[in-house]
Amino acid sequence: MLSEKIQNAINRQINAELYSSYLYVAMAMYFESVDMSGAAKWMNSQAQEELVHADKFMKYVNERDGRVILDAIEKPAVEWKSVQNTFEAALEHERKVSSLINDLVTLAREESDHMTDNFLQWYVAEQVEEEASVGEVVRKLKLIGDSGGGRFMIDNELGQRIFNPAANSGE
Ligand code: OFO
Repeated sequence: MLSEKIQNAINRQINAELYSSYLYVAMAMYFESVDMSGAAKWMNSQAQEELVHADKFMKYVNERDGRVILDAIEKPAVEWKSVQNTFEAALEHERKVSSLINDLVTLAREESDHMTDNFLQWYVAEQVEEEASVGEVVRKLKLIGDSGGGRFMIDNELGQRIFNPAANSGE
């Protein structure tokens, strides 16, 4: 059974994961509006991955006889300054999520909840990948700068991303 403190903290994290998904759909729609359909596909895959993260938390709460309580999801931004600025905002967001996961681990340890601590380790590893994959796109976009040809190429590359639910859930 989960303590109320841990249950509330995980419910807040479920909201954060759902917000991440919503934010990335908003980013994908911005990319569609500037004719970057490959980048939009990449962001839509990222949005789906966030739903897997939220779902994994929900399953865990249910397994531990807790109660999932869904809250309102904050409205994401609509516009960004550029493609690079959008990915930079995504990187900043992922860093924030990493610190939320770290805080959850700290809380689980303070509460001596070893099961939750163990469960959270999947997210700790996942955040390393999340930051690395967005960071790689930011670096490439910086290299390309204002080059139209480069932008065309990276859009093509980003469009190759295929979302694989099994590979992203760790199950
Ligand atoms: Fe759920 O990792 Fe991104 O936000």
